[in-house]
Amino acid sequence: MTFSNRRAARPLPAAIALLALAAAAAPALGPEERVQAGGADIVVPGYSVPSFVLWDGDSLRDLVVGEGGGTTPDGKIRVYLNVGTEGEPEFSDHAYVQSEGSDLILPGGG
Ligand SMILES: [Ca+2]
Repeated sequence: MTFSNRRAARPLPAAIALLALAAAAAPALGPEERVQAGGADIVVPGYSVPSFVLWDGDSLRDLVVGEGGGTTPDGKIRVYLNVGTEGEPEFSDHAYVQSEGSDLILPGGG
């Protein structure tokens, strides 16, 4: 089977649409920086997977970070409330996600 170079050089309309969508959805990333809470760098034991979510319903995205793994076998989830603005977030010290009155513990071991 052979392919014509002429045909291969012309993308299909669906491919063009996907490329345009990918370009529009690509986030504009700035330089790497440490995130602080209460004036200190956030340091999480074990593995962490940060996410920004609307946690407390105030329309400011908060920082949610998992911790655990490695030498810390069980995991917990930290919530840092955004006490700044949406454009310039500032985070309070964290609280752990609760379940039935105590810290939610997620067993390790994947
Ligand atoms: Ca919030």
